[in-house]
Amino acid sequence: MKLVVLANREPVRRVGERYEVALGGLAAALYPAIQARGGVWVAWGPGGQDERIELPGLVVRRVPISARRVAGYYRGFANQALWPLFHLFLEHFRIKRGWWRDYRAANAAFAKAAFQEGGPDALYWVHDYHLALAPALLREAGARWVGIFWHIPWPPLEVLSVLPEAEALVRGMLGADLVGLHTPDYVERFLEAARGLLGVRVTEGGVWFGGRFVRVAAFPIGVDVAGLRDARERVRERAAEIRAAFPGRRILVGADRLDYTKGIPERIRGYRRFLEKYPEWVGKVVFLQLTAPSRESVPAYRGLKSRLFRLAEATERRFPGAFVHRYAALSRDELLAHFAAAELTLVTPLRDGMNLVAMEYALVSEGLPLLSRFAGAARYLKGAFPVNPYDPEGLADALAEALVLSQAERRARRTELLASVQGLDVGNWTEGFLEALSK
Ligand code: GDG
Repeated sequence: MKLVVLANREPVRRVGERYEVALGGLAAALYPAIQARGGVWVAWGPGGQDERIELPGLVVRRVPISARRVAGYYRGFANQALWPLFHLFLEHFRIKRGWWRDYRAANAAFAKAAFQEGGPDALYWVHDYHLALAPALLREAGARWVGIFWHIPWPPLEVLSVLPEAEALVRGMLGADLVGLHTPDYVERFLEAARGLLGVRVTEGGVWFGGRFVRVAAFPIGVDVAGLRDARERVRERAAEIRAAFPGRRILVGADRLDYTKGIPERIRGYRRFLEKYPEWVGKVVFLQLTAPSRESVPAYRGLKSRLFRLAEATERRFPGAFVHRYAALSRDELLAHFAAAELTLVTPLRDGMNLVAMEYALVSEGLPLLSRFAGAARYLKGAFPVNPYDPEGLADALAEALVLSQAERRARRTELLASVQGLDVGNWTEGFLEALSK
């Protein structure tokens, strides 16, 4: 069956006159499945440019959305209403007249383009919070197989109800045959929302809606296990260079997109508390925080960026040589080399649908992650040190504990960690979702 993926971002980049597949993030996960089935990726594209790009094994269909509409659909409704609300950041939640209209229109444009590509019998796989309404729109157009995967957390009904369009949003998603989320907790809350907002009958594993059974289940995403294992060798030399740049210091690393959900300032505060409380470590450790620029056109991110820079500079001054902040989009291998160079990683989101960094780190390095209890991944990754990022004291103590681990305990934790990460291979995730959808 032909596969049609709907996702906000396109999986290609332009190189001179040509396009190539850009195998980052979701694209890497889905490319093999698309190639195997022959398929189309429908994404938002800059208007006035090529609307259909044919690459080996993949067609990219671009949905032109005007700059004005992008402001409402993407920067507005998706990133200033849904993103903060679903991550429980009510203080960043905004609603503006017109955003919902733009969101609906963008979803309609996606669904229309996708149906033109796939017709009634394709397998439609919709991704994420940008496109919650697309499943119902595809169904109305005549699509028979529709799935949606929700990459971010699902909040409790009380929080979801803050969104004036909550009911319409859930109704849109229930146009699918299969709704996937990362954890059983999110699944339960989604079912609670369907029952609470639409009064539908919820049974084991799904809901009855409009005479159809919609299956709702947890599909925890993972990483490219074999690819990351191979990367170890490739980045070995660069990792040694990074280590050599900090002689006599044990290296800790943190890496995220700039986002208030990722708990970067909280992590730095925990690290500062660690150096104050355990001064014997001053001069013996360095913490490298790698932050990739993201969503800089959204006001909350600009505010976060300046707060983060101030805190980072103050930390570099207060503890010379113990902290480095790099604000840049690193190449994949440069990022992985930093992982390989470090003996611990601090993954401290205040809320995160899943979080892939701890898994990537586990496969590329020999070390262990400190992992926030509020990341979906915490439910799956054994062997990590669970931490509460809101509590600098607890973070400081966990770091102190992790740095003096015995060889035996380190080995035992690594074994558990690797077993859990290997169980979360992204290839299995993709095939598992598609198999459930085509049943
Ligand atoms: C959403 C959900 C869920 C980071 N800095 C650089 C860079 N990265 C890479 C990491 C990782 C990816 O970006 C980030 O993935 P996450 O999972 O941590 O977070 P989100 O982007 O928020 O993704 C999340 C995910 O969807 C999948 O469902 O896990 O919860 O929020 O791969 O390594 N990559 C490069 N340079 C950097 O500087 N190349």
